[in-house]
Amino acid sequence: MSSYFDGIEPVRYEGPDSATELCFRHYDPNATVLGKRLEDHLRFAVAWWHSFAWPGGDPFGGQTFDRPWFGDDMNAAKAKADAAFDLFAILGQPFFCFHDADIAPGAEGFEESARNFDAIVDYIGEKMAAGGPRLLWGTANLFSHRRFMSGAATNPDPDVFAWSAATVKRCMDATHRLGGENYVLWGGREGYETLLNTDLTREAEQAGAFLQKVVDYKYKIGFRGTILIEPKPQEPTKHQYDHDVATVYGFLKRFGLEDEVKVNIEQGHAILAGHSFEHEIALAASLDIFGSIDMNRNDYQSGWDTDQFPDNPREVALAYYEILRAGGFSTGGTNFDAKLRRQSLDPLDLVAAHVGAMDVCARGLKAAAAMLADGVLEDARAARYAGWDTSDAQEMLDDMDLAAIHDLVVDADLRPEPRSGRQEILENLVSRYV
Ligand SMILES: [Mn+2]
Repeated sequence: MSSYFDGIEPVRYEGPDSATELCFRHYDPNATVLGKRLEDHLRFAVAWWHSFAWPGGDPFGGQTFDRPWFGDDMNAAKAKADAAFDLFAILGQPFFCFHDADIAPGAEGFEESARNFDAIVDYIGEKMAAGGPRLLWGTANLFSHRRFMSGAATNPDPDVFAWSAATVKRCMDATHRLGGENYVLWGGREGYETLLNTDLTREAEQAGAFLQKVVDYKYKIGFRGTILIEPKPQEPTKHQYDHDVATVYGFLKRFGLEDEVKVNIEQGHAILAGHSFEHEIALAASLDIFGSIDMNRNDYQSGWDTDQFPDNPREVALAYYEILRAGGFSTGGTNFDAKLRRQSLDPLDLVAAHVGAMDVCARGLKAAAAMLADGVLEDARAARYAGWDTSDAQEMLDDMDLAAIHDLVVDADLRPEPRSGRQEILENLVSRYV
């Protein structure tokens, strides 16, 4: 073990009454919930970028963190991988995620960049073979370097489209080689700042063609994982093309890819879009494009993407309720796309952030499972729509035109009686479980 996390022991489950500072009080990976191990329900992943690459900057000031592995050469990249696997050994989580740019130093030439990346992927592969977590998903960073300032697939310059496609090919190869279960595309700068210089139609067609090539390449190399798009409404660009789940579904339908691509939903991005996390999950499940989640909240006041670790069991419970209702994760999981606050300098802060988040998620999932098992919310919902289960109602829906329905209302002298939606009663019910 490297010196960075020295003195921090692997974290164990000790139960809700433990006085130990760093322990799991709710996350017992081996506990059985709805017939499945808790670890297999939650499928936690640590994100390489925020946990190991982020320097602690904000728009008003630069680096606050002083990690021994910071640097832009291959030795630094290997030291970062060593530290990552040391943290994984402490947390015992089953997965991790990365972008190409987080794990290896870039270069101005494509081949040199790719060589660096492939070498570190091999290094990570050796560490994975020696034990530790699996790869939940890989992805390419097509937004940080200045060449991507006007987008990747949607760039007005075809050379940037080509560079992006070549980068995704290398990242999909690496994800496949490491046994990744998904491949994610986040359209970092796939959007625009001003319509004055933007051709919306052309950019959407470029994005559709790009995604089709990604799907084709998945089959070409025999990658069995899921291709995921991560919606976000704005930031970095003013208007993102992958605004929210509904927008992404429209995009997939437009290019005939709705059976090939699913969504990775982030709580913070849902909040930025003016939705709740559970709304986005429920809608994706309803459209049959639910894939995975990034579990990181936003500050409700700041209006930007603060990427904080989850700390609200009720919010988390409502999200997992929709996931369990939809049958749980298949290839997806719970990725902590979350960063520390910039004053949280110590190794202990990084460990504690993950431990607390894992516990909050476990608590939320157990509450969600209990609500689902008891059927209280489902019974109330079924009762609310019970009128639609009659054959008359179904006949109206399926077979009657407006004129026939009109005659029915007149003949029966129909006078609809409003009934309570019982919202507070249902909210009280949720409070009993969380
Ligand atoms: Mn994310």
